[in-house]
Amino acid sequence: MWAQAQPNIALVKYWGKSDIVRNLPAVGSLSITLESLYTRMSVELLDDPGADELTVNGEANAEMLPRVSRCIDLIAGGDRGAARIQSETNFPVAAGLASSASAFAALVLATYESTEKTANTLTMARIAGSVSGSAARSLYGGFVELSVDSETIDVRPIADSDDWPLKVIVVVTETAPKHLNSGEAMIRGAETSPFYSSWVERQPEDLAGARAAVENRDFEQLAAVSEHNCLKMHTVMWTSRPPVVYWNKATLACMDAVRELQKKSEPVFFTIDAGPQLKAVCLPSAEETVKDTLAGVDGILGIYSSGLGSGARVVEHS
Ligand code: 2P0
Repeated sequence: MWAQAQPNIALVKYWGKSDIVRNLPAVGSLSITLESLYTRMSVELLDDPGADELTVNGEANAEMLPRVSRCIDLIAGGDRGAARIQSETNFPVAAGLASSASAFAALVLATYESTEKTANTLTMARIAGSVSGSAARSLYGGFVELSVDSETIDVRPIADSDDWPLKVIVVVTETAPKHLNSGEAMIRGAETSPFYSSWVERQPEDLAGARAAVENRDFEQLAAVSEHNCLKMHTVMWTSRPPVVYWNKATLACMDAVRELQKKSEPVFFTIDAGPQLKAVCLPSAEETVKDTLAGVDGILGIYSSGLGSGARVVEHS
């Protein structure tokens, strides 16, 4: 049995934790779930206790194993048998393409399936989110909003992928794993960036703007809020001590290319996560132009195009 989940791209971003132990986000977020990139997970629980084993795309992976084991414990209990976990992705892991989001969303569903326990999607989202904040959103498809209070998160789809079939062009500018993981970078930002408190305070405004833009299918408004929110998050990163800079030359060249397209009235905007890859979000009418333009930017290593897709689900493994 395999569970599949797709990465999601936050348009209003999660950056900062209000509770590090429970991994509670300091801010709400709003994302779109992709269709074409995926992580598939299979979990087999043996009868006998012993060390868990994880393979990612066929190779043993010790680095992710502690978080994977902890996630399985949350569902199957700590006194379970050893787990054999297989993970497969069709895109590079740990390079700012939200691989932990799709991985932990798929892992939670795969673990429930293997234990034959049942839970509703929100319960699964909360478990996934306690291991990787962004993973909570990949349990759902389409446009997803995550809100947070002092105790827990709430996650809900606000529109289906078919309601507003945006396209996302993911431009890979580096394939090596990032130099600092998001969790550590967030904690550093909260402790040292002079702009962190205003980032947190202004987030409800951006969430309201993006939510309204989705409800009204207002692309210009979604573009304005998303780019602003992305640049604010990176401002917190850049003004952390020591600074956290994930962009490279090609990231900036891609931003320039998007700006040039916007000058020609192409319906497109960019967003960038904790990594150097740029994601261009556009209306379907602009997909080919955006893709062709970004494919011609110096220094890019790969390009993926995706529509919006569904949440985590059980799949046949081919
Ligand atoms: C997001 N990111 O909203 C933001 C934007 C990256 C930049 O959520 O520490 O791996 O495991 O809860 O989920 C990536 O962080 O962080 C992330 P943890 P996660 O998509």
